[in-house]
Amino acid sequence: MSSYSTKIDEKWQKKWEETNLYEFNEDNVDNKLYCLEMFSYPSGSNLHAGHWYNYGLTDSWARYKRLKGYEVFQPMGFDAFGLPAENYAIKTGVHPKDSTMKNIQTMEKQLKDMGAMFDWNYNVVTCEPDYYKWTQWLFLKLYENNLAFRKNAHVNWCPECNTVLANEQVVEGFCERCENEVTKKKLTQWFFKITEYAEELLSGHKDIDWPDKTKAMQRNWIGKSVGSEVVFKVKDKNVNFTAFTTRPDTLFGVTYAVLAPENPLVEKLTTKEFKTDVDRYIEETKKRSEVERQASNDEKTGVFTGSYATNPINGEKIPIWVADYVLYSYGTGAVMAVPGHDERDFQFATKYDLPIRKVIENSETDDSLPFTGEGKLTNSGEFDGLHWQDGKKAIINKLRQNNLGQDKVQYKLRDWLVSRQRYWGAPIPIIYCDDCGVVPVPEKDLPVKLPYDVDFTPDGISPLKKHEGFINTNCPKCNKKAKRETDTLDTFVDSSWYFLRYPDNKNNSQPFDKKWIDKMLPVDKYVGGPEHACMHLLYARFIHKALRDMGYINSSEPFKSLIHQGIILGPDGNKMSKSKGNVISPDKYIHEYGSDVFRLYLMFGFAYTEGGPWDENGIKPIKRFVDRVERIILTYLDRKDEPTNTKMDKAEKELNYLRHNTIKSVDSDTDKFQFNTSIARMMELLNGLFKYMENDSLNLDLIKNVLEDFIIILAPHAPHFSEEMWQQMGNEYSVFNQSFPSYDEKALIMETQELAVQINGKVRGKIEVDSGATNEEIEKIALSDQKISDNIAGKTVRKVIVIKGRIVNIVAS
Ligand code: ANZ
Ligand code: ZN
Repeated sequence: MSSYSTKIDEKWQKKWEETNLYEFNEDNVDNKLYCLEMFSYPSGSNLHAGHWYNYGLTDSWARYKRLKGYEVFQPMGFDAFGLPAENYAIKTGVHPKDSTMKNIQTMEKQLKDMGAMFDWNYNVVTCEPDYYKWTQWLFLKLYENNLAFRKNAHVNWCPECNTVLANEQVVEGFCERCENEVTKKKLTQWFFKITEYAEELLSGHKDIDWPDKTKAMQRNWIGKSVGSEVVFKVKDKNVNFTAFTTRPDTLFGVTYAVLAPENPLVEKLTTKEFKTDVDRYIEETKKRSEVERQASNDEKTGVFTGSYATNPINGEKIPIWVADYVLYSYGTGAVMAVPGHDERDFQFATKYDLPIRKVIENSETDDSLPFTGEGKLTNSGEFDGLHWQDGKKAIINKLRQNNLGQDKVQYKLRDWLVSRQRYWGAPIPIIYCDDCGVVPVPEKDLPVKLPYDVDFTPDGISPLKKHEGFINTNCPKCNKKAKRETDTLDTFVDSSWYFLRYPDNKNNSQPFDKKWIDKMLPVDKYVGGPEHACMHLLYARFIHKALRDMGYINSSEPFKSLIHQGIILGPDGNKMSKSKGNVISPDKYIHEYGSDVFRLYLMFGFAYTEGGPWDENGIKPIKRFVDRVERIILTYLDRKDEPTNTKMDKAEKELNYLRHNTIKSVDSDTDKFQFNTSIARMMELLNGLFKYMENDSLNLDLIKNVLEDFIIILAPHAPHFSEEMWQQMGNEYSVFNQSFPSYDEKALIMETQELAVQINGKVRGKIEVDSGATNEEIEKIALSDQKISDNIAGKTVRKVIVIKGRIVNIVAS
C-alpha cells in the first residue's frame, strides 16, 4: 500500500493555491495556449463521472502543455441562466438565483477538489449583471447591424416548458430539454440573422481542426442546396408565385403545382367552390408536425384550390393544389410538381389521378417512373436530347430572358429565434414606445436588470410581463411612458460569446479589449460533448464572425481545434441516469483511492473520444500501478547512497532505451488525448525499472534520472501523487515548473541486436549484429558463425531470408 490518499490531494491543492501556481501570466501572452472546456450548468447535483471525464482529463492535457512550455490559459465558469433552475424553483419555491448561487458554490468547491489547474481569477457566471450586461450589449450591436430583428412567424412552442424554441432545440419534433412534442404558434419574436452567415459557416470548416463528423452535422444542418427559382403566373388573377427547384431540367414534366397550407397565397387562390375543402384541410394539417409531414412513408394528402397557373416554359395550364408535404418554412413554400421524376410528387399524382410525364430518359438504366437518376431531356421541345445538367442551364437561361427564372442557392438553416417567455434569462434590452416604436435601450443604461421579486409560474405569458416595476419605463427617445420587452434571451446567447469574456472578465467599460482579445483568441483546444454540434458550436461561430465584421475582433473562427469526449456508461452499458440507478458517483472512489487514481482510471480504462461502460474491476490495477511507482521510488531512496556502477552494459542501455522510447510515446499520445496508451507505456517503463533493479550492482545515477523523467511525464496524469513523489525525491517545488523531458534519438537506436538463426526451420544458434546492419551484412555474419557453418558443412545453401530484428532463416540441402 502506498501513502497516496486524499490527504496528499489536500496537501498539494492547498500549496498550489497558496503559491498561485496556476496564475496565468499575462505578460507571457505571446506564448499562450487557450484550453477551454465547455462550461457547466450549475444543476445542483454533484460532479458526476462525465464532468470528471471532461474536466479532469482535459486538465491533464493542459498540464502536459504547461510542461511543454506553454503559458496555459484554462478558465472555468458557469452557464447559469436557464430553465432547469426555474423549473426547480416552480417545484420547490426556492428562487432560481438562490439555488443557482448555492450550486455554483458547491460545484466550484468540487472542481477545486478535482485538483484541476483552473485560474479562478478569470471566472465568469452568466447570470451575474456584470456578465449579462454585455450579453445585452451584444444584442444591441446585432440590432444596430441588422442582425437582430423582430418578425411575426410560425414558431416552435413547447407546451411543457411554456416557451418558444429555436429550430435547433427541436429534435425530430420533440423538445430538446423536456422531450415533449413541440407544437406551432404564430408569434412576434426576436431572431438573430444567422442565415446571413450560412455560406461562411460552411467554408470556414476548412480552416479548423474539428472532427469530420461534427463538420458533417453542421453541413447537413445548414443544408445548402443549389437550384433555381421559377415564376408561375396564376391564370385569371393578377398574382405570381415562385417555386424553388433543384431540377429546372424537368420543367416540361410539371403537371401541377403545390402550395404549403400556411402559404398566405392559398386564401387568395382558393375559389368559392373549394373553400370549405381547403379550410378543413388547413385545420387538419395544423395538428401535424413538420417531421411527420416530411416522412417519406407518410401518405400524401391535399386539396385542389380551384385555380390554375401557367407553366412559364410552354404555356401549359396546370392546377394549383394545397398539400402538407410542402413546407412553408423551406424555399418559397411552393413547389412545381414533377411526378415523373420525384418520389413524393409521384405518390401524390397517383393518388389524385394527376398526369405523370417522362421528361428525362436514360437508355442504360431502368428508367421506369418515377425516375430520379440522370439522363437526357425528352418531351421537352427544343431542349430534347440535352444532358440534364446542360438542360438545367439552358432552361433557366431561356426563363431568365423573360424574368421568369434565376439561379438560387437555398439553405435549410433558419434564423435563430432568441426570445423566451421565461424568467431566468437576460432581459432583451428593448423598449416599445407608442410614438417611437421599437427603441433599443441606450448602452449607458445597461444592464437592464432582471428583477428578483417575480412570479414565475409558467402560463405561456412571460413572467416579467406581470412585473409592473419592470415593464413600465420611459422612452429613451421622447421620454414618454413606454413599456419594456418582457421576453428573455435564449441561454445559448449567453454561451455564444463567453470564451471572449474569460480573458478580460473584469473589464467594466467594454465586453473585452480588442487588442487583448486578439492576442488571446482563438481558443487553441476546445473540449465538450458532440451534442452541441448544431447548437452552441454553430451559434458561437456565427457570433464570432458577426463580431469580427463589426470590428471587435480579428479572428474568424473561435475554436481552432475541437475534440469531443466520449460518454461513460453505467456498468450495464446504458447511459447513466438517476432513474436507471446506474450512476457512478466519483466520491466513493476518490475517498477510497484518492482523486489521481480515479483520474488515471478514467484515462486508462477508455479511449477518450469513445468512452464506454464503467468497469468496477478496472480501478484495482491502477491502484496497484500507483503503489508500485511509490515502491520503486522508496527502494531507490533506500539504496541511493550505495556506490554507483556505470559500466554502460546491456541492461543499462535497455533501460535507457525504454526511458526515451516512453518519453517519446507519452509525448505524442498525450498530445492527441490518447491517454490510455500513454499510461500503458508508463506501465512498461515501470516494469523495466523493476527488472533493472534486480541487478546486483546498479547505475544509481541512471535510475535517478529515469525516475525523475518518469515523475514528470506522469505528473499531468496524476498531479497530486507526482508532486508528492517529486518532493520525496528531494526536488524543489513544483514538478509543474519542470519541462517535459525531451527524448534522445540516439538512445532509441539499440547498438546491437541478437538474432536467432534457423537452419531448415530449426533454431541452431544466435548471432549479435549492429542494429544498423544491412541484410547482406547480417547474412554474411550468420554464415560465418562457427556453430552455423559447422551445421551446414557439406550442404549447399539454397536461400537465406533475413527478418530484421528477429531471425535469419537458412535453407540448405
Ligand atoms: C421540381 C423537382 C423535380 C424537384 C424533380 C425534385 C425532383 P432540396 O434538395 O432539399 O433542396 N421542394 C422545394 N421546396 C419545398 C418545400 N417547401 N417543401 C417540400 N419540398 C420542397 O430539395 C429541393 C426540392 O424539393 C425541389 O426541387 C422541390 O422539388 C422540393 F424531379 O422541384 B423539386
Ligand atoms: Zn418614444
